[in-house]
Amino acid sequence: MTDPAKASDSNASVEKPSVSVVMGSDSDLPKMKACLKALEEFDIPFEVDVISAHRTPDRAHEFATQAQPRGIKVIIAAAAGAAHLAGVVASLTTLPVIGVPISSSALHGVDALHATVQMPPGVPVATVGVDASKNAAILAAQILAIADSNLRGKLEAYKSSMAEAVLEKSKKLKQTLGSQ
Ligand code: AIR
Repeated sequence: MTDPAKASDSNASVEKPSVSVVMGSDSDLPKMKACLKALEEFDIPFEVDVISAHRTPDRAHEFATQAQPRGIKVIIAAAAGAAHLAGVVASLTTLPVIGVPISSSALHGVDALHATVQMPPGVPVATVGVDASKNAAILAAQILAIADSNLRGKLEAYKSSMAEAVLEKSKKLKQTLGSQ
């Protein structure tokens, strides 16, 4: 499962994966690199694959029904255009499915956003913003952290570092404006 151009330039995990990242085509990989990088930074074991709800529907079905028995805990599914991958997967599993709408030239991701987020009642897909694949990784981490205090600690440290960066920006902004 894991090639897509060697994940985020390094490795998808050798450990048993808890997150599965699937995308409709390898052409989605550039937009998904931020997701893979963030999963690596949080030391979350993951796998990566290309599965198309339209071009390989049987494979999508097999993947979705086998993910939970294989030990996967969270699925991240990305696609552009008529982005039905996340929804189809969500229809076949009780695992949480995070959808990443990918932008393309024709409609700039609005098509994928609507296709991913507008699920019928009973079949939710937790949809992040267009191309916001890093947020998909962070949300997956937050779901896993419910039962993993070590990961929760890493998320707390991440949030603290973001807050510090904003305070730093605030300080710099005041210095710049004060010196004008
Ligand atoms: N796609 C593939 N199967 C179903 C969908 N929606 C999407 C991929 C990719 C786009 O179609 O997610 O973003 C174009 O794929 P390709 O392979 O032609 O580059």
